[in-house]
Amino acid sequence: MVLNHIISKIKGAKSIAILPHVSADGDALGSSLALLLALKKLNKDAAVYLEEEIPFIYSFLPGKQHAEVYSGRAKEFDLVIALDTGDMERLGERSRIFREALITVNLDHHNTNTEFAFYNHVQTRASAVGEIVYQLIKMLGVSLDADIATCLYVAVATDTGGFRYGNTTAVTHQIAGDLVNNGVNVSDINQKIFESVSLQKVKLMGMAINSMELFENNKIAFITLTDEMVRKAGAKEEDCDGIVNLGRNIYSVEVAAMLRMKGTDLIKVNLRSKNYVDVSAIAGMYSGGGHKRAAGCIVTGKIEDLKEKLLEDIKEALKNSVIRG
Ligand SMILES: [Mn+2]
Repeated sequence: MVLNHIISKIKGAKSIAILPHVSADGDALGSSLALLLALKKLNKDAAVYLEEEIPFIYSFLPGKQHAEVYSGRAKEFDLVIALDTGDMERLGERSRIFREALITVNLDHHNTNTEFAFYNHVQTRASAVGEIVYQLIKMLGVSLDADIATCLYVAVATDTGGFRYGNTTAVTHQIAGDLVNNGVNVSDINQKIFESVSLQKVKLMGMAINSMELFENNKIAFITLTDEMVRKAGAKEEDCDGIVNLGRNIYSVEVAAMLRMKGTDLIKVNLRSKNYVDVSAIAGMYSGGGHKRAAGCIVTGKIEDLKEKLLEDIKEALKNSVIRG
């Protein structure tokens, strides 16, 4: 079993770097910091390298003082672990740290994972990498504490949308129960990650709703966000996170897309589905990837052309999914 090899490599390594994906989300950050704190307990020289600063809503995470934004320079590590990262491109500039490492590990749960490391442990049934790291920490013989449990809880809670999405399993709840037993303050964390929104983000949400277009008897929702909208709202880039759910949450909607236009010809696409469309397959047509119910891609070109093509591809996926039942 690959995980056993990974355990022995971790035990044998002195210095370990942890790399979550670019635009790190709650799972990527929570899993990385939980693993870092556990490795510190084993007296490892461990570090987390990020592509960008930690978003404000995750600034309360324990261990974040050990995470740094990669400046293009890092020392050599015995072992490098990519977390929650489907392919090497999702490591951004930090793929250099990864390429230069002697031993590489890839811990992930995306079904589009390209198995780009030497040791790949991809568990697609895990709701979050937090579940995998939880298992790993247990196998390493490190006891949970409130800080590690808090990081893991944030990882699992965010990737399951607060234990509401279809990826939530009995195991997810069992792990969450254990984390709560180890000191997680459930109401405090949930308020911080789900119920604290800046005024700027609320303004951006208003513009997002105004931009919304619906197709196919309101089964498909498109939201468009431009640089100008973000600027007008006074919002930060991280405020665009989760806005796609404004479309997905509509009763009739099966597939929601958020098109974040950067400049005139770069478009970041977020895709979400509710019950039956595999959006990772759609993202795959545009060199992206992700999960069945949450995926994304980056496209260069004109927004009008992309909208037209994407709409056709989503319609096709809707049709095929319905036929297959
Ligand atoms: Mn994840």
